[in-house]
Amino acid sequence: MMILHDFLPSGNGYKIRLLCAFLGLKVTLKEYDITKGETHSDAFLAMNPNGKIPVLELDDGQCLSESNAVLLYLAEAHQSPLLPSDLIQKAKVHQWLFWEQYSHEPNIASPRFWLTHNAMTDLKAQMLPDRIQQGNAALQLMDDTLSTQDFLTGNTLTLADICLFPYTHVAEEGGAYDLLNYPHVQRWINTIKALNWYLPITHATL
Ligand SMILES: N[C@@H](CCC(=O)N[C@@H](CS)C(=O)NCC(=O)O)C(=O)O
Repeated sequence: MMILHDFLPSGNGYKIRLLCAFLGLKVTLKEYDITKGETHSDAFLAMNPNGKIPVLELDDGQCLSESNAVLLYLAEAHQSPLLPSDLIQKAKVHQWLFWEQYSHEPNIASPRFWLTHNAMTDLKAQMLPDRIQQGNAALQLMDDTLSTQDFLTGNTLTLADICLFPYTHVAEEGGAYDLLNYPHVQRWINTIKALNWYLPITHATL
């Protein structure tokens, strides 16, 4: 069975847990406490020299890191409709995945971690107002998109929604964001939570 090296509160790890739930894939979860530097051991660095979860260890021992690369691998390996075969539709999914890593995750996930894990430093406190401004711009862009369609790339769920849901639905943790300002995002969150395969972020059993 594949092994997911992970940390339960991580949205990056949760992207993969959520996709596995959608695909009906069983994986063994191996947890690390990133607040104690547990991803910097020699054994972990041999799997991912970048020292970060999530890492998906395949049945043959090969290891994949970078959450969105893992999403793409699993969706392609299982020929999932979450990744359309039409090249333009596929590129639209890729657009959201690249946008998430540059414009969303650093502005929404990092402040959440700093504020909820007692990880604030003087430098991070200086960066926080700018991050929050950019994070609100990202949430507004999603809200505008979702004001005219059910999901991020159109009216069907794709890998873009699996990628963006995790850090968006917990954006308020730490107090930097207020999702009441984004009603279409809230509706989208509730739609995904109501899907029959939905798995909460804290759920350890896959
Ligand atoms: N771009 C990477 C980011 C991974 C990442 O930031 N992982 C964090 C947890 S969400 C981590 O393992 N941090 C531990 C550390 O840097 O020591 C991805 O999408 O997988």
